[in-house]
Amino acid sequence: MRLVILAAFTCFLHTACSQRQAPPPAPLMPVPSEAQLAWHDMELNAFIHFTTNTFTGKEWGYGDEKPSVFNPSSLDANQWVSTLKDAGFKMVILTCKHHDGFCIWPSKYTEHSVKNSPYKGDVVKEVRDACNKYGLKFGVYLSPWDRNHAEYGREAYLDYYRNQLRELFTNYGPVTEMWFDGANGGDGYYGGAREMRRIDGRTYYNWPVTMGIVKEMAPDVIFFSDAGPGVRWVGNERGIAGETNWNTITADTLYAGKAGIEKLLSTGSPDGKNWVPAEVDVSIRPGWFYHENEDSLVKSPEKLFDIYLTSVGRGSLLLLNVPPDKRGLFNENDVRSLKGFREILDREFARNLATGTDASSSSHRGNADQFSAAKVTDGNKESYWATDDNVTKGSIELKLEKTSPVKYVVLQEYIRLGQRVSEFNVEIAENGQWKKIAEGTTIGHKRILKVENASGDRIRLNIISSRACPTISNIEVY
Ligand code: FUL
Repeated sequence: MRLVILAAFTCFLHTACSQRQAPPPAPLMPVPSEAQLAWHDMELNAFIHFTTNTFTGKEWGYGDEKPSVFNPSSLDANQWVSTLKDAGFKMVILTCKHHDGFCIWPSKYTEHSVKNSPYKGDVVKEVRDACNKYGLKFGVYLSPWDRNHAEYGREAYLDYYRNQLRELFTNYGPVTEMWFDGANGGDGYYGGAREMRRIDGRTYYNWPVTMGIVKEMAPDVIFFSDAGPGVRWVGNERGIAGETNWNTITADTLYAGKAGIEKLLSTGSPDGKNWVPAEVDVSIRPGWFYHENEDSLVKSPEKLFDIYLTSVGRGSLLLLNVPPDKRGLFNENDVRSLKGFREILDREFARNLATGTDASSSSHRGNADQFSAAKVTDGNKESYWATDDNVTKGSIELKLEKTSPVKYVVLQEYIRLGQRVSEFNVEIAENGQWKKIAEGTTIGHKRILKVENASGDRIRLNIISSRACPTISNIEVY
């Protein structure tokens, strides 16, 4: 009888505990917008640089190139986008106009466009249609600096630039990301003046007005510039985000010309007032545009994977540039590298050893199931482990099915509530012996830790410090 009562009481206690509710942690401001959260989740986006430079061999056209030089023999935007889709990319950002001012759509505001080239087509439309066909998002790069336009540097050019933004957003939307390049002013053709024109990039474009025009047409568009406001430049073009990488930064401390800004851009700052995550832009080739003499210099699949680890694996998004060649096709060498890159990703992250494992923690919020350690292995990115408000340290332990070699540990914070963790380490136990295999500072959207000589049957994440109670949504082990 006693046993029955005890069993009934235990059962009651268990039910009472498992149904216990606790309020979620308050957000740690600033937090990402819905559009920024969707941007984080894309992880892999592609840049496509294509203009007269592809045919002249330049990186920065002077603006005096004749439209007749733009002459792809067999342009196929479906080949570009399907190759990217197969490799796992989620968005294409196209250079609709680079610094040379040549428009690869038939803009009604200039004669310096594809409409006066032998090609005659509308490359922006072709890419837009291909993105629709293959289910990729579409982004626009429209260089603010225009070395062709006679009025560049004066008020009239702003009307021209804004009209082109209207043209692109009206005819080729929806546009998910708008890329405002920071390279600005200098010498150029400028309608034949052939002179130096310097502008102040912070004031000349009157960004509040220019961005306001775009916002009216596309309220959710993500603006890229060195300083955001949607996403920031990572401070280099080598594919490397800071090992410490805060999505937060104070936007008014940033602008392109400021000396020493690169370091800050790559790390962000923990007490930054705005959510402006770093975007890692890098080219698959040495240049941004296709040049035949770089055919042998296409980054290898292994190099692309390293870049993936130092960008996506450090909580950023990788924007990889793949420039079409003179035919208007992704070159065979680039396609081969992209395929190889996909194969490495599929091989290295083939089986998540953490799925469905037993997870326990040092404590969890309000003892409520809703915030238990099991939430980090349930495959649901909206559920997370959290601690009580006054607890900023803690551990989660996963019991693997059997002793296994481990090459990667993937961690994700529930960033919807802000970025919190500032120091952590990871341990593995083999035959009951614990050993530290990784340590770091920030986690953010995703942290991929490549570990050496690790094998064991239990893995432990120790949060050593956090700006508020930690919220961890996912742990994967490969
Ligand atoms: C830079 C430009 O000057 C390069 O040509 C390229 O477009 C790169 C993505 O941004 O600022």
